[in-house]
Amino acid sequence: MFSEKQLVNIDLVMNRIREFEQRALLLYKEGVVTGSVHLYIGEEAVAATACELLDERDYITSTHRGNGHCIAKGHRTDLMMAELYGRSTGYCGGKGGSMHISDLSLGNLGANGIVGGGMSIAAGAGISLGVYKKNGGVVLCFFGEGASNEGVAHESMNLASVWKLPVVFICENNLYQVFTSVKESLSVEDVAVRAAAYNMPGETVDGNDVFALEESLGRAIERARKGKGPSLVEAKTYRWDGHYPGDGYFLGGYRSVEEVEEWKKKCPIKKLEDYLLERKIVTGDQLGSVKKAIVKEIDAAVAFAEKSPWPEESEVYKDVFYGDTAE
Ligand SMILES: Cc1ncc(C[n+]2csc(CCOP(=O)(O)OP(=O)(O)O)c2C)c(N)n1
Ligand SMILES: [Mg+2]
Repeated sequence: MFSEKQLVNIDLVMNRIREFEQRALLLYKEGVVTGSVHLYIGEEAVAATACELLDERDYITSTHRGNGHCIAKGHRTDLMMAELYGRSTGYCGGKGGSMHISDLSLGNLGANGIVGGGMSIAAGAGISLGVYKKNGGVVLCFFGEGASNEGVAHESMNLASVWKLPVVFICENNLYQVFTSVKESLSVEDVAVRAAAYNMPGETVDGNDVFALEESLGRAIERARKGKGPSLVEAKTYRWDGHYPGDGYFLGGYRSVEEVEEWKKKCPIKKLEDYLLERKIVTGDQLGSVKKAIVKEIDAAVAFAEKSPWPEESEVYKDVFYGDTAE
């Protein structure tokens, strides 16, 4: 069970993700941030809870919607903001943008613009930890329900099962893949039932509920640490904003305003904060101070990004190709 301190930390991480992304959205609309930013607002509980269960032995693989995973795994918001600004001080020297943020020293094997791309990387990292290092470390593999329809999902989960790799596959089922509903694209109601095909445990949980996530992910992580193999946890959740900031939330008619508003009532941050307040774990003033401090942190991140230099022209091929140049 999470301690009170951990619950307070999860609340802080969720607020940090929310504020970072709200600011990123604003900056995108102002034309300051120009690369695509896929927002995680509404889904924060999944990353914040999952990463609270990890330690320094562990890895994550992320997705195109990766800001939340990166923040939850301890990335600095100033270096992330600089990356969104395309500045040389960013995590990828300004050349990757939101979809490529990674820091191996923090155990983040990368956000990934290829849907499902993180899944085979997770299996590979699982081989490193489970077959070679055998240190009890685990890999948390975040992916969407859309990715679960890709061939790589099958290959990765099958191999992880056969070799009993310490991987926890976390499907963030937000009901849409770009503008396509799960009703039109998914052969099953719950992605978790697919776990049976890979002879691993599969569970569907409320992805906006920190406690449900803790229970299910905690079990899966424990199993992986003991060398018993992978699990599949499906977190049902919802993205409040567009697939990308430009799509608005319901342009194209792929979902209704009412549906978005219904999900906003299930806000994961409010849900946890109601719990913390009811049990007098925190006061309203304390929550207010946390939010204020985060606004200040993100103000400073934006200021840092704005005053950071652009990458040098001479660096254009650096870290892009194997070796030093494109030749
Ligand atoms: C291999 C591949 N196919 C298609 C795309 C285009 N694309 C980007 S995001 C996305 C939808 C992914 O849906 P899901 O896995 O449910 O993640 P979500 O965006 O809902 O978080 C698609 C089709 C891509 N980036 N990579
Ligand atoms: Mg989806």
